[in-house]
Amino acid sequence: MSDLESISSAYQTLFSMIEAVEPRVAAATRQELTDQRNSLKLIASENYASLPVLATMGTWMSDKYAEGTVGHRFYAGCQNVDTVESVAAEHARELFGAEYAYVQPHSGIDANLTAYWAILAHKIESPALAEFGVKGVADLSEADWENLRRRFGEQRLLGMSLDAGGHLTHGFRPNVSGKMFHQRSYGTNPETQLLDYDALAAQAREFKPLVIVAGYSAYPRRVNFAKMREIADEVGAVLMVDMAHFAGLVAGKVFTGDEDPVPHADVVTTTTHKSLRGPRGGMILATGEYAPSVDRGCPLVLGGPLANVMAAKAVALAEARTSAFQTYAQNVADNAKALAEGLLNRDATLVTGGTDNHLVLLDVRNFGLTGRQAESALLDAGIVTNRNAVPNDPNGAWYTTGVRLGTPALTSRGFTTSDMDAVADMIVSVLKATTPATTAAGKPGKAKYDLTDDARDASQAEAQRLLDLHPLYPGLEL
Ligand code: DSN
Repeated sequence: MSDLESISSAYQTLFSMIEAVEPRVAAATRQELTDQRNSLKLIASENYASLPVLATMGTWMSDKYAEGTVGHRFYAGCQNVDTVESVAAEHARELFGAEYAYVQPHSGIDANLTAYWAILAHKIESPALAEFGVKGVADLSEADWENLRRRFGEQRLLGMSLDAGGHLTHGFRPNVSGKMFHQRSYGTNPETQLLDYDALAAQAREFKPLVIVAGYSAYPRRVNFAKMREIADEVGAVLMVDMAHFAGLVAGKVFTGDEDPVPHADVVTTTTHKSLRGPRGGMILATGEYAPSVDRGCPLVLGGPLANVMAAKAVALAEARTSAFQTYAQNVADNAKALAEGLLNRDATLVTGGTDNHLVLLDVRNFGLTGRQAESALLDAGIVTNRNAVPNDPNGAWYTTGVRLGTPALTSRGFTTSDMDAVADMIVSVLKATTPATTAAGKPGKAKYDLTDDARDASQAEAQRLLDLHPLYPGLEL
């Protein structure tokens, strides 16, 4: 039996076990593979983890409680969890050149929340404990505890605005980060739509934040973290970088020098499942100074670590240390550039005029559409994207004026720059063939749309052609 036949046979056996217990879950999981195989996935935050990474998640490591840290657990019998957590952290430190790595966070939000509280613990709590002459918070008098709680609530955070490409966890009111800090946002230059470091420095001088957060979810450019460090140093702020979107480009050495956040930031957070192509989860890198505070992530913020996911992080990080991953990361960036050029050559408008990372932000207003209409029409045509606000978006964060397009997932399938030009052609053809449908009141609506059958059918056929050229998990039959 070939390797591929035996993998298929192992999965078939696993699926018959699941089927015997809950056939609806087995059917939905099988269908998800079919759907993923058949969709042209341009969601910038998604990817396809390798079969070894996926397999590592589905084991009995999931059954073990291991609150605490390696060698200091609140439960007995954690020696194997200690091994996988240590291996994952070792790979992370060596891959990113970090002094310290914490692989327990369950998601990007958990990683950011843990990082914020670790920064507060280091910068606010520890000095307060020394001032009050006690060793830990349990020893504080009620009056000193109230005083410390008030100090936590007085702290300031400066993060990138949502419509410039920042993330909800960078201090926005619907998220806990916007409730725990006094927050202000920095945006981008109104003309160039690029980060304006001088304006950011002026804002930081005036606002004097405890934390400056760099990093983004929808900004199509690289960031100069050396400049961010200078700004943070000038105002005495902690520099935190959320590299969730571009961790794969850092790991793959596409972002080096001033574009690599790790040598410049105090604390770096990330997810592990986007361009890094690991299991769904989070991770924190930090300097030695912040390590003891981050290491208290549990019980500071987190519950029991997911040992099966930490094990899969270790496998994914080992993959990311290979030269094949460096080639992959470079291809992600090359594909994004090819997609941007393909769109620009067909007269599309891109936020910042292009890209030099893994994503492109297409402004759809010159097609006469909202982001919501464009997203839905593209989905009908076999292209999966997500709508996204653009700077100063006239349609707000729900309907939006943009569509975010990312290349990590298609690059994992082996898409090339010429394939990306074909994808650009499909996107523009579909959007040109889409018109806003009018509301009951006869006005142009923001959600409904009409897409011609011909354009939809042509795009679906072209999508299938490209997907067939680059199969997902080739050889795996369920
Ligand atoms: N949901 C992620 C993204 O799509 O960018 C961020 O949380």
